[in-house]
Amino acid sequence: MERTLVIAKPDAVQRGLVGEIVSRIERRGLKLVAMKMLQIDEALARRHYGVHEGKPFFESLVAFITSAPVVVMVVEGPRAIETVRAMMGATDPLKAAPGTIRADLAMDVQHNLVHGSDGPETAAQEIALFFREEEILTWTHDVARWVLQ
Ligand code: D4T
Repeated sequence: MERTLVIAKPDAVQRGLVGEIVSRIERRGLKLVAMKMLQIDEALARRHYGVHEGKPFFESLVAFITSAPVVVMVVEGPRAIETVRAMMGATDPLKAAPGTIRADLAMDVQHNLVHGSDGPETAAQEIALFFREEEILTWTHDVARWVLQ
């Protein structure tokens, strides 16, 4: 089963949209296996967004992601990474497909509400940045047989 890291970003917390994001993930049929609220500090932000270091938007991205609390979660399911990416929509909400979180609820490329890992390797790295292995629960999703073959 695949795992992905999802972050409800500072704008989601400030706008009261954490519930909406979590609800969409749950309603899709994905399984939450870890979740917590924290305020990302600068060091963690620089590690999480390390791949963007040097890009023109990097410093402002670090300032934004550390500006208020976030809710981070580990989401599990078959093809969870791709499924969450599809639910989020394109980075720029204007280019995101209708019905996605960003198209429905966001306006701006930075204030785009949600992060989701973009591949299996990044997912493993990002999950390890935010969670210890024992914080990630193994539980039976009883409804799964009504969602998946
Ligand atoms: P994340 O990483 O938050 O899931 O977003 P994406 O995977 O959709 O987008 P990304 O890695 O290209 O960008 C990371 C993060 O930087 C912000 N950003 C991006 C920004 O503030 N200005 C920009 O011009 C770009 C391209 C938004 C997401």
